[in-house]
Amino acid sequence: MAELAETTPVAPLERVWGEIREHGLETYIAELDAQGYTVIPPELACPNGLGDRLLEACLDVAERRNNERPDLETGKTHENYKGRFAALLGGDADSPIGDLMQSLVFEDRVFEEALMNPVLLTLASYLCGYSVVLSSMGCFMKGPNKSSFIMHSDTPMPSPLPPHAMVCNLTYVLTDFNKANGSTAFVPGSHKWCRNPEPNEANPDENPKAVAVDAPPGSLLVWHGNTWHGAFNRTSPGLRVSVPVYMARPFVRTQEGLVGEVPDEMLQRNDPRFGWLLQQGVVYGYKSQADAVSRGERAVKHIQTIGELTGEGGFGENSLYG
Ligand SMILES: O=C(O)CCC(=O)C(=O)O
Ligand SMILES: [Fe+2]
Repeated sequence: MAELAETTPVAPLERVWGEIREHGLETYIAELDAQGYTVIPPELACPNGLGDRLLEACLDVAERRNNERPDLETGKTHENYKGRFAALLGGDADSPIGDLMQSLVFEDRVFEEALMNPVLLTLASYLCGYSVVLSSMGCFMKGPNKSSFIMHSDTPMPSPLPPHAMVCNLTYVLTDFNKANGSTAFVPGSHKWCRNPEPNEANPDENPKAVAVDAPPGSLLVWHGNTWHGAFNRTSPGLRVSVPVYMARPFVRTQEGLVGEVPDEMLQRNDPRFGWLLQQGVVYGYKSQADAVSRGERAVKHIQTIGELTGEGGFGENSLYG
């Protein structure tokens, strides 16, 4: 056994515990395990003013996409927003999430920084392993509204759900979160139930177990994919702005399809793990044999890089010949 121990690479769990200690995250990990979610405070989650810079970048993206600068103080630009969701919303319902701006990683370098934040990556690796990839990065911008957001788990599969996280959500809180401001609602401990909520359990205003999260701007709100969550409607003026970084184990189907979409320059200016995180090591999803060969050629160095990081050889079928 001693011989085996000497030749075994550092186990991924041991490595992630080293990172958890390095960043002082132990108590947040305990809370995450017990409740299924935790709030990492701004001083740990967003050093160097990352939260303020993300907020500014989101307001810029909104202005570019909607031809109007969002009104952070009054929220008038987003009041009772229906926008792109109009066709989906019945009766006089408004959007429970406000505006949803998708595919942000190519919009500004600050979004690359947000993904490579070592605290975020430590928490994502703890929940979904070092081979975790980005599923999507977007922005919710919510003004005063009527509709609360029905609770759900983020695990994209029917019940029963596996106990370990298939996906995780690491949301940058960019304005003050509290109930009147339309905060996220959680059912503490629900990640252990390994099932999605039934319709009669899913309304945050009616389920007595649903609690509002309080978090100042610059916090990182982290949850296990199985944790039941939704959001309360916003009764106060102003905007609630957040950037959900939704991450997945590499065999889970992702929201964004990034294979082949990431310019070399963007890969080169980032840490070697960035390419894997942006799905460049994924071969699945090819459209022809030629495409499979080209995806394999692109993927090989990312598969090697992540193999070195995890101390694992490969990822089953998602290999060169996947
Ligand atoms: O609007 C919220 O606070 C919840 C958003 C949500 O369900 C998600 O990011 O998965
Ligand atoms: Fe969700």
